[in-house]
Amino acid sequence: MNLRSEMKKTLCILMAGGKGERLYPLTKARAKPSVRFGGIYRIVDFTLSNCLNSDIRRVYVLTQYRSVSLDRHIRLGWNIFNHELGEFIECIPPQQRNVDRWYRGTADSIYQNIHILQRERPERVLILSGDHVYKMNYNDMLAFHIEKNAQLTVAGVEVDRSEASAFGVIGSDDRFRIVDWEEKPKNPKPVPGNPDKAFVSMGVYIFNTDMLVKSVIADAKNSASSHDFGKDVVPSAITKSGVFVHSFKEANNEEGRYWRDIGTLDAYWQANMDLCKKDPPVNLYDPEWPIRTYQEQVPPAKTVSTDDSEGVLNGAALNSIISGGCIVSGATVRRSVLSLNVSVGPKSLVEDSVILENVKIGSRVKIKKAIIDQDVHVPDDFVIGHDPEADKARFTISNAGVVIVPRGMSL
Ligand code: ADQ
Repeated sequence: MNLRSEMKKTLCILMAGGKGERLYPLTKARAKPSVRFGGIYRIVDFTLSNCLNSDIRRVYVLTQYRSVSLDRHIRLGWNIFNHELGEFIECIPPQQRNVDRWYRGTADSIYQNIHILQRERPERVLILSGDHVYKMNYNDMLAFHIEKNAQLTVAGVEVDRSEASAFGVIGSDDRFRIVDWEEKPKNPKPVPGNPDKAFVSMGVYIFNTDMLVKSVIADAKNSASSHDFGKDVVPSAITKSGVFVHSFKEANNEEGRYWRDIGTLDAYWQANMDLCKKDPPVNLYDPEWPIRTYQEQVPPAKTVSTDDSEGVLNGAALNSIISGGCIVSGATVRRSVLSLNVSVGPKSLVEDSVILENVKIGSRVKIKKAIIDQDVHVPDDFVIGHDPEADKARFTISNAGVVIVPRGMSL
């Protein structure tokens, strides 16, 4: 099998049109895929880098809500292919060509763009989401799809059962046929032999084009449907033959199994914290699988020490990601991610936090377990994350107790 030529016959559609409500207030002014992650990246960069590293050269990104920053990011950072050769990464806003409404769900977003499939006539369509952090070579999944002679292949991964209610939970037979599917069940079924784990859909699908077209047309006609892949299209597809699951676990190392849906504030915070670990589960420094982004020109990061008569370590960042343009001056930063152009002033202490771009932190500030969105000035002596009652009165607090300071808030 010549995978390269098979991949050329595959069109990629990246769905990025969700409201991202569970990530509010980070998604108040921007689409979830364009939320900053890991200092310099945007969440969508991970999926687009997977495409690039998997030799995928035809990608449509379906946008919808608050798409200006996402659109701009893709135009500036991902306009890297040669249109003359039929290669592109291109954003498509809703065009209301065949109907007069916004996308009602993920399946409807494909239905409303069905003319693309009719025009380009790819053999298969790889459908991706713009809000996951993982490294995956889609060629492995494509090889599996072809080998199984599948109509539809869904990528699946094991997660902690306690988290599985947020996903489509898959049951398969010993030939990897999907025989059971429950979308976001209250009580997810465990994987056989391990009561603590469940096997869930990653929201990554390869459809043969005929099957996809028929499925979304039938779904559009069904007035009882919510027009969603996980809730409607896949459960109805598994009643037919040719629907398989490709196990991401089969990728050969730990990193190959790391997959996070950045759906909630806690998941967002935790995945950022994962990057600060000594051996992070996603290696950003791997030349074999570069993660690409667009970033503005900024000066290098700098640390400045100041005299401290008490001998306290200052002007230091430990187990942290510090992006360009940052200045840590006489302060201490621990287990934190600082995005572009963040400054931290003398005797301040920032711990277990995600600080987005253009945040100015004054002197003697204490911040712990917080997400501070962009364009915030934290004044001298301010304290965040140390007094739950005071924080609750002013800020959003996540289920796991992360304090979120929204964009531009005046403190
Ligand atoms: P969810 O995570 O609930 O479940 P959702 O976040 O709604 O899926 O959407 C997935 C992708 O589609 C996102 O990138 C989102 O931006 C986009 N999207 C959502 N609504 C859209 C719309 N109306 N128009 C265009 N794009 C839209 C899904 C599956 C589960 C699976 C998880 C894995 O339903 O079965 O387990 O993804 O994360």
